[in-house]
Amino acid sequence: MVQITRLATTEPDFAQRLEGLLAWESVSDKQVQQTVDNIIDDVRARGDAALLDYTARFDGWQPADAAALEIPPARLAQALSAIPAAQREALQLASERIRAYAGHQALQSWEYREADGTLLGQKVTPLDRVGLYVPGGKAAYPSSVLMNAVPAKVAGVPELIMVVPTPGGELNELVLAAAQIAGVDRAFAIGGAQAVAALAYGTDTIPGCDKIVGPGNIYVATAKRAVFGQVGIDMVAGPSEILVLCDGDTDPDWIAMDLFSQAEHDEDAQSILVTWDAAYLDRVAASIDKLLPTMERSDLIAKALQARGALILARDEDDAARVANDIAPEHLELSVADPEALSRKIRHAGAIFMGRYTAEALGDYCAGPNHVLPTSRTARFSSPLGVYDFQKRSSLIMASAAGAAELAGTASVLARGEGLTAHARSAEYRGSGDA
Ligand code: HSO
Ligand code: ZN
Repeated sequence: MVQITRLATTEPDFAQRLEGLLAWESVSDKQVQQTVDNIIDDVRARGDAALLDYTARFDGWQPADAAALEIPPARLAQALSAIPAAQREALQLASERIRAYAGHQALQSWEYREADGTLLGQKVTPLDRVGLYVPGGKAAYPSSVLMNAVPAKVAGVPELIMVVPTPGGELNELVLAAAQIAGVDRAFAIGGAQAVAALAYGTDTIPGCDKIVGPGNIYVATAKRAVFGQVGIDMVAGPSEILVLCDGDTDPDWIAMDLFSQAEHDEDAQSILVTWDAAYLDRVAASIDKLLPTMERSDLIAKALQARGALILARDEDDAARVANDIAPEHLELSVADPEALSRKIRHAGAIFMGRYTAEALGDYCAGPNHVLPTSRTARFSSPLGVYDFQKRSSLIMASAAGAAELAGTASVLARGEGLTAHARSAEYRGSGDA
């Protein structure tokens, strides 16, 4: 029997107990920070030589030279043709759906003209070069390669550089195949903080990038934080989360499995059910106990459910929606008869899965929307990874002679108020007639 925290929103200490369960901070370890800083400094100072040393030390293989760090493009194509057809087709279908969805997200340039002929606008440009970090080992998800790479390509990023650690020199075929499908331009067999440093600052072999995206372990996350400012980063993601709101009429086995689906990612993952049908909590708890022993990752799931899971009884649907907005979960399932009505009450969630048929797992792989989502309540202020994260904006201003004359007066007054007379006179020149 798994011991999962039970709460009711009517309990006087509900808010406090919920806060306790939600609290999660990536342990910002001083030691890790120091190690990462040293690695970054070393890669900046010694470039490829440092990369070769760290790859031998941490990944356990000795590249012949720096050029051997590159995974040749033909190797990606070969991986794609060598994997089983069913996997190839699934990756292809998923990538097409992710691409179609991303196509709706692209920001468009715009401009407008004022009566005096002055033109104002905003020009959208893709980033020149983006680095994609892909973790190695058990956290290597080909689906995440698609989710990160496809929107970058849809944005029009001309150079997408993937790095992936290859412990023992062993390459992950599915990751390579996904990279090929998504249109990754170059790939390198490096990982850890050293790979992040190389992408941020460049070496003779690794091209320096403008932004680094993709998940990674504590060293990678710490390195991304450290190079932020020199380059852009996507986000520093926390463990996976799922919150299910259910009216009590969905097969409890389905809901138990949805809770398992995120719990199986990580022992820190968070799976929570909120319902306003008291008997339903017992039915889902029974399904959990029945199904857990059938799971390959039952230990991991049990740990996650016990540490940070919860079964919550709300007063009614409105009360449940309030809890959801307060939690601002990464994934929110609305397993109810009228999910559209309920969705109108939701303000904070990374992705909203509507209706009894919409398992969150469909979104993790192939529904179309991105699975890189704000975690740890950051959905209050941030959004899913998308095409817009690979685009930037420039403002456009083209003053006509009449427009400049008009603006010069205002600019001059404000500039003199700030004591900036060069600004004032620069504006005044334009206001006084011919160029
Ligand atoms: N649920 C994860 C993404 C993922 N799931 C990858 C399966 N593979 C993001 O929270
Ligand atoms: Zn998942």
